[in-house]
Amino acid sequence: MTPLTLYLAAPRGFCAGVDRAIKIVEMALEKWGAPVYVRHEIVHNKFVVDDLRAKGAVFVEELDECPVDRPVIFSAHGVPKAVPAEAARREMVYVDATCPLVSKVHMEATRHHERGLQIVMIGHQGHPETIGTMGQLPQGEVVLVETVADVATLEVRDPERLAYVTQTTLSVDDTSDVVAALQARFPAIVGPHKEDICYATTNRQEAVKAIAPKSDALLVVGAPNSSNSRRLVEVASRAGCNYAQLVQRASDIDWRALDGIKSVGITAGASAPEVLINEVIDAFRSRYDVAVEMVETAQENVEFKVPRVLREPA
Ligand code: 0CJ
Ligand code: F3S
Repeated sequence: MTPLTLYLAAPRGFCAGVDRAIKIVEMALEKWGAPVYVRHEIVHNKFVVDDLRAKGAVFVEELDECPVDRPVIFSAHGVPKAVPAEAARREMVYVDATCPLVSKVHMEATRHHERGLQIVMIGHQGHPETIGTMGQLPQGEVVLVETVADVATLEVRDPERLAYVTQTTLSVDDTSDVVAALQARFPAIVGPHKEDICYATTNRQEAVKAIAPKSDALLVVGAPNSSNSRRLVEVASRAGCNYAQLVQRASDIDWRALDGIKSVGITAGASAPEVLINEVIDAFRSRYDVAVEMVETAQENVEFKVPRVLREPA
């Protein structure tokens, strides 16, 4: 078999917010029995969703698809304020699996609003996290920009009274360009104390930057609707890897495109389970004489508690 060096990025895969969100669904099923409803994919991964569905979770897109007499869980990406308000009005049992680092951004936006500032959100239009964060405040109080070009045409209420927040899973480099453009056009704009892009996003992008230049190809295990996973593919391409691809699992690998490679980098988005990463590694082992080299650029020890309602007996 042909020799192949496999650079395994670390950190990769599940972050603390994803771990917590999945645990919330599992614990809710244990506590209340099936079915437990989940509004939106709990995290953007089909394998995770299918596994929870088999255990009794029912995935819906909107609250009005849920019966009032069953518990409902809100996904890790966060929800507009109107969603828990409506669940409360319907007297439903609900558990919010919004990542605490997304909730932090929600609180930040609310605080700026209370001080009379209009908020510019840097994020992707239509993404549930963006919808959730913008939905913390009344319409018009948060305006969205996606790119540096958007900043040039942005219309605001008062250029002197602005703050910005961001989605947690953006490209660190692209975002710093957008922030620079905002600061150039609106010098008084207020930013977060610490970045809104989360530790997991930042660390996974850094690890990709370390392996991409020496990898003939780089595979990111993750789903097409997973924003942070797609950013890892872009980061790999920009860091000098000629062939960077998103794969959901081993069967997605285009072996013909990999013909002649001597090294491959592997990482995974924050919502991709380690079993799928192992599946991909095993697929390489069955075709090549593989030497695995782990490239660790940071260590993570973040853990988030599940909400108290799930820690109490039924
Ligand atoms: O939005 C989040 C809090 C990240 C959740 C984990 O990743 P994923 O793939 O479900 O979501 P993104 O599309 O936001 O990356
Ligand atoms: Fe939270 Fe970041 Fe993961 S915002 S869900 S820790 S990708």
